[in-house]
Amino acid sequence: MEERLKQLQQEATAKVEQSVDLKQLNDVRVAYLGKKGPITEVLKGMGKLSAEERPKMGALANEVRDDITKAIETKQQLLETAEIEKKLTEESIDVTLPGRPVNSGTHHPLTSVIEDIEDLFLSMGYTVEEGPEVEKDYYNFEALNLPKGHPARDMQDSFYITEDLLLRTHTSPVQARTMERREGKGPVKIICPGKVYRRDNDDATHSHQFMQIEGLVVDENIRMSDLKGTLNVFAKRMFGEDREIRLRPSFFPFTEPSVEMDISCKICGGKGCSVCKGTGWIEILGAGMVHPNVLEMAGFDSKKYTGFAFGMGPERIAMLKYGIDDIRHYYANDQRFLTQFGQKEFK
Ligand code: 2U9
Repeated sequence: MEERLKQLQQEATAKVEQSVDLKQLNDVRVAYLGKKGPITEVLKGMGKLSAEERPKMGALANEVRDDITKAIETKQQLLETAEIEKKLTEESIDVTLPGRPVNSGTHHPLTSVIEDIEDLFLSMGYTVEEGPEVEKDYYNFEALNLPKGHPARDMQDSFYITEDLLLRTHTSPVQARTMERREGKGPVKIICPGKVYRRDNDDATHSHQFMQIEGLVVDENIRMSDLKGTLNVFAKRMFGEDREIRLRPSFFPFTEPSVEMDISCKICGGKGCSVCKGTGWIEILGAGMVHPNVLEMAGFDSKKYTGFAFGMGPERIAMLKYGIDDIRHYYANDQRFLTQFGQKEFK
C-alpha cells in the first residue's frame, strides 16, 4: 500500500508539472483527489490492514494528499500569473499613436453677431428679454398702434394660426409685454432678440423666418438726442470707430418721429460703390421715439414718460460685417459656409 501511495504521489506531481493551462490542472485535481480517485480507492482498502499499520498508512495517505494539493496550488498560481501576463501583452496599446481628430462645432455667424450686439447693450446697462414666438394679435399689432384694418397687418403678410393667434412678425410684442409687466413704472431698458416670421417668398434678400433685435428705453426725460447718442456708440463699436452715422426721416406706426439710420460705407469711404449702391451710405436699422399711444396702452403715463426704440436685422448686420451675399446661406447648414466663421476647423 505504501508503494502504491508513493507511486500515486509521483505520478500526480509529474502530471501537475506537465499541465500547461488551468483546465488541465483541474483535470489532474479531479483525477487524483476526487471522490472516485485512486487515493480514495487505496483508503478504502485500509480495513484489511493490521491495527499497527492502519494509523501509519492513514498518516501517509494524508501526507500524499497534502503534497499533491500543495503542488496543484503552487502550479495554479504560476499558471494564473502567466495567463494575466499573456493577456497584458496581447491587449497592450501603443500610447505613442497620434490621436484621431475630433470634429468640434463653431458658433453660427448669426449667433456670434447676436451675442456681440447683446454684449454691447449689456455693457450699457440694458437687460435681455425674450417672449413667445406664437403671439396674440393684441401684443403683435394692437398694442403697437396697429389697430384692426391697418395695412401693415394684412392677413397675406403674416402666418395666422387662429383669428387671434399668429407667428410674431417682429420682436416688438416682447417690449409691449415687458412694459405691461412693469405696471407703468420706469425705467425700462431692454433688448429683445429672437426669431420672427413673415409670409415672403424666399430669395437672396428675403426669408419667411429671420432674426430681429429690438431695443427699448422708457424713462422720464428720454429725448431724441439719447437715441442718436446710443445709436452712434452702437455703430462705432460694431463696425469701427471711423464710421459716421446719419438719420433720415421715416415712418413706423409704433414710433413718432421715426428715423432710419445709415452708416458711412467703409468700402469706398463715402465716394460710392456697388455695396452702398453709389450713395456712400448703408442702411442699418430703424428707430424712433415711442408713440404716446404705445406708452399709454402698456400702462405708462405719456405725459411723464418718453422713450426711444430701435430695431435691426442681424442677418443684414452679419451680411455687411462678413460680406455674405445671400440670406439663404444662414439656414442651409452647409459646412463650407459655416466653417468660415469659427476659430476651430472641421476636419
Ligand atoms: C415698442 C415700441 C417701439 C421698434 C422699432 C424699428 C423701428 C424698425 C425693423 C428694421 C429692419 C426691424 O429687422 S427689421 O425688419 N425695425 O425699423 N423697430 S422702431 O419699436 C418699438 C417696439 C416696441 C413697445
